[in-house]
Amino acid sequence: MPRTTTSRARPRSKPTAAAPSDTPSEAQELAFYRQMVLIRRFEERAARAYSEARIGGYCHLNLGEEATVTGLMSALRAEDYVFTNYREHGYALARGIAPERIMAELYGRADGVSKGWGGSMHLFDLAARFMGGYGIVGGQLPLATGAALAIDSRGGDEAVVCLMGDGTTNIGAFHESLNLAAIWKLPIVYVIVNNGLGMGTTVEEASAEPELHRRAAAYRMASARVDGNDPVAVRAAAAAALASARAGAPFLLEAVSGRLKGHSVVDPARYRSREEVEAARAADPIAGYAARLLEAGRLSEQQIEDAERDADRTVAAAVAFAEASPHPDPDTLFDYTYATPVPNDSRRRPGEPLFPTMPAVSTAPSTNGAAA
Ligand SMILES: Cc1ncc(C[n+]2csc(CCOP(=O)(O)OP(=O)(O)O)c2C)c(N)n1
Ligand SMILES: [Mg+2]
Repeated sequence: MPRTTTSRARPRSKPTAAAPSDTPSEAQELAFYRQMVLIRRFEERAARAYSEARIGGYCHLNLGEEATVTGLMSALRAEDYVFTNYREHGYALARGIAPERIMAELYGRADGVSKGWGGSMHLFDLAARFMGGYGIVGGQLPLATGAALAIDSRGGDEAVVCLMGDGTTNIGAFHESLNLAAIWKLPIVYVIVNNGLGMGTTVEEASAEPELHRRAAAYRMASARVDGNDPVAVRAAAAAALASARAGAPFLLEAVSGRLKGHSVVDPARYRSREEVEAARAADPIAGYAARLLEAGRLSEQQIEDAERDADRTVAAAVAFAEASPHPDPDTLFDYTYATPVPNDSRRRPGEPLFPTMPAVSTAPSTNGAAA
């Protein structure tokens, strides 16, 4: 379906992914480091709370992806929109949502960012333009593409960042979304966080083109691949991608990072060899970044200690807040499921019958003599 309405410039030439020249200040570098440490400590504490059965449902962590998360989120403007998958605690933190409200959501409590009804996979905060948190692989892509279409239709200057894992690039919605974004020149950056694994399947096993950013070529979309363990490089690549998207050329960015633990907290990841796990540990983005800054004299041992202590305090306060928050009122269970009433939505509570009891069917023989 052709679209003609847009106020956006439509460059015909392919924009480059060249890094903008904004070298971060020492203060920004420190802020990146502190952000990464906060995500690490938050996720480690979430894993502990999960194993203590304080957190229910599924729980996926950003352990190993801290540099990607930090670099990406730092390139966004406050008015931009973020859509992501279920591995999203770090993004919510880096977007500035209070750690207390995120932890309370993981605990399923009323003060959680989704009022306790979403849990780990469904963080949502309209004020932060953090549009979720989706458990269906690829579910966020059509929604994010639709948001970009809405922005474009009203001539807005915001952009959408739509995150996904490497495994998501084999879902139909990936191809449909990129195709539409390209022909409609939507203000959107699709970001593949390539941690090498979709659950237990490697990228090489699942993808005929394992250099995932190259898939953009099928849609004549600009793309780039960046070292996801370097927050400064990720920020620069994301800034360039966002500038491209705002100018009417959507972008596919691939950040190559790693996963330090299992797919979710309960996954012992037995499908990974010892060497693989050791390689992931050796590439730990926080240790690597700290070593680089220490060597350059741009970070001190004292600043590292302070960052760890402050992160621990923030996370401890978040846990205390979550523990003290009440469970949601069961009467609000269906308040956030549909925006408008749905005809056959049974609205039953756990333990209640699926549909109202039907009138009893008589088993007595028919009195009119007719054969049944
Ligand atoms: C449509 C759909 N299919 C399958 C699943 C089960 N599933 C959950 S996560 C996942 C792997 C996704 O991997 P990737 O996109 O790389 O994200 P990562 O977990 O590595 O962040 C699968 C297959 C699902 N949630 N939704
Ligand atoms: Mg993955």
